[in-house]
Amino acid sequence: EDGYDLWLRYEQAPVELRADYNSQISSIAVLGQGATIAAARQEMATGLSGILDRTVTVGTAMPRGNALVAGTYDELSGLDLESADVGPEGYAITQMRRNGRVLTVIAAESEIGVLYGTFAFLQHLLQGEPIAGMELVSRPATEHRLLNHWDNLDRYVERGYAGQSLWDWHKLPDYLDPRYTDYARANAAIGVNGTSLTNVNANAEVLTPQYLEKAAALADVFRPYGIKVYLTARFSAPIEIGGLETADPLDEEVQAWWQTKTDEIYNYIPDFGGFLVKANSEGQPGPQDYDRNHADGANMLADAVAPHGGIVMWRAFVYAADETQDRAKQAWEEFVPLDGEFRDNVLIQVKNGPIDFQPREPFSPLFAGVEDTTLMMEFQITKEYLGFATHLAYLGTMWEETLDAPAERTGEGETLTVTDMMVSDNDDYTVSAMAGVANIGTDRNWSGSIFDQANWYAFGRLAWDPEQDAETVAREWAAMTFTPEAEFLDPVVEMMMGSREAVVDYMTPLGLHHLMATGHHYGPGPWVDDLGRPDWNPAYYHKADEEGIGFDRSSTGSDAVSQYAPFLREQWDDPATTPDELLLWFHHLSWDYEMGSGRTLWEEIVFYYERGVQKVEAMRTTWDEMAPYVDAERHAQIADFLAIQEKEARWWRNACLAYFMEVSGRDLPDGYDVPPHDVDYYKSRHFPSAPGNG
Ligand code: BDP
Repeated sequence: EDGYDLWLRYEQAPVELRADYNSQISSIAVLGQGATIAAARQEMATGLSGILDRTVTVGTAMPRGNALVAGTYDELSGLDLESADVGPEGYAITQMRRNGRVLTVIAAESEIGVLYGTFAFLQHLLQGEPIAGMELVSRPATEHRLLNHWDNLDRYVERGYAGQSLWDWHKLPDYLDPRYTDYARANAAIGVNGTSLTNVNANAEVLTPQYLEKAAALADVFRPYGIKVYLTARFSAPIEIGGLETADPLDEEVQAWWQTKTDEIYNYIPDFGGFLVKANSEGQPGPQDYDRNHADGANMLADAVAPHGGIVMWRAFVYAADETQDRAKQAWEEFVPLDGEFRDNVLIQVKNGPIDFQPREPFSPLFAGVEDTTLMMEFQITKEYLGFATHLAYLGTMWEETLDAPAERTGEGETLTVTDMMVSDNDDYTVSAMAGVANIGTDRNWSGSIFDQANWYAFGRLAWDPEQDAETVAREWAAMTFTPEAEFLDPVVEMMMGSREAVVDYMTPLGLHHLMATGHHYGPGPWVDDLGRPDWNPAYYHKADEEGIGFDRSSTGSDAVSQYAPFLREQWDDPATTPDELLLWFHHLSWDYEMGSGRTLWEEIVFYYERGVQKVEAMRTTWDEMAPYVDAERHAQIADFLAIQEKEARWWRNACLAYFMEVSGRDLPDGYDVPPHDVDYYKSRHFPSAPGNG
């Protein structure tokens, strides 16, 4: 049990359930011919053989007796099914009686719908549910559901905590590691339908024929599973691999170069999804190098992919090296004036918060800032700022918080959420796209830890249905990954649901942010104030001094609050009405500021850091009690990681409190343990082995 099987762990069901399953589906078929149908048939055979603990054969013709049959509505036309509204990728699972027999039917408009329905059926069983009475209709709300790999061509994964890149460029295209197929299965099982293979800090080399041939080989493996391949486009590629002197998007030669290059890509990969671009951000080249704007750059690429049906995902993660600016405001300032200037096939990819994947941020104001531009969400599945792979933090709750956040009010007084702001112009979908920065690598368990698999899983689920609740998702995942027994699920799901808040408490409570150490972002570094750019320094973000702490983004401060809708602006402009979780994001307050709890701000900060550590202690106790339900190998690894998390939660608490004690000149309130070392000790610690150090 090394975690390799993810949510495709087709363990045998308990004996009573198996009896029920066997009687309901004594014969099984998946109808149809295509490669995707073949994948569905194969998955059904593998899955049911495991769950039923016998060799299950899956036929290709309408089965007899009590049976399970899957296929497109066309293939199933003999059954006179009422067709449900499943759209181009959805499915319907129903039970019916026909001539005295029970038929369980998985029906879809498309082959990929049949595959998704097959996974849904198997998952239903893995969650210990009966087949009798099964009724399930599901279709994705979101059109493009993508993983973004930050994988370099040398297989280094930027912000990767799970080994090397899965893509073995050297052995591609001739050797197709079976893992590529398992990757596609795992993703199809959660509805992911796109993958951007390469780092946003892009290397133009991937657009050369040698690499395109390799990317095409991956695309061939993924295609039956409904997954399209995308690549990151380095803006200066026309210079670097095209021999041109400029990459100016308004230069005709540059435009022609991208068109030819794009046509070439489509020759290799006929269903290529399109480009993901990081431009004029953190040193990456972009249109502003030529005095052009983001729309000029994005539109040039959009025109190149448009004839092939491709899209361009243009990232809004931009901020200038100007210390007079509040970094939180900059994406809005750059993109809102360009509203309406982007081509229809451009999606602006916005990180969930205005800064950078912090344990907690308010949602990015861009989501409510534009009207005529398609926006898509970028979440970070890999836990760059939440303790890497050894801290257990279930991110479903964080993403749910963003997706459900009220963002806008209509003239009629209706409140629209962030999800509502990502509307699709394709009638088959309500949301256009969601991307998650992958946490996947060559580690046997794929994600660096077992519980980080839950974040990959939750991303897929929430991309499929942004209104899905995080708790249901956690429950499904835990049931399929470990066991559906309630004695296990109840405490473990509760632990998962509180886990991200524990991280917030011991790292950056009350709206604090970006206190992580420099470069690798491993551990605390609130004292750092000497980096090349002001907005890379934690001290820039917390602004703590003798008097108080917090970033004043109110109307008398940086006024970032004005980028939000009036009802939010009003609420967040006043510390008294700002929720505690965002207090120091929007306000700089005296250490003596009186909190709703009756404590002073200083006492409250100490209380939260302490509470974070206590939460991790409680998580360890919960996990210890789960030993009877989990195989020894996975139980032990998770227990060890939780021990690391507790140690590091304490380190965060002690280092931050030691630093804030020094800055504020205050002692800890009675009853709290004084940090065992002074700030200099914490400052002096270095971590050359931390991933991301290079
Ligand atoms: C930051 C990461 C950096 C990424 C950047 C991005 O530290 O490695 O390149 O985001 O999203 O969070 O482009």
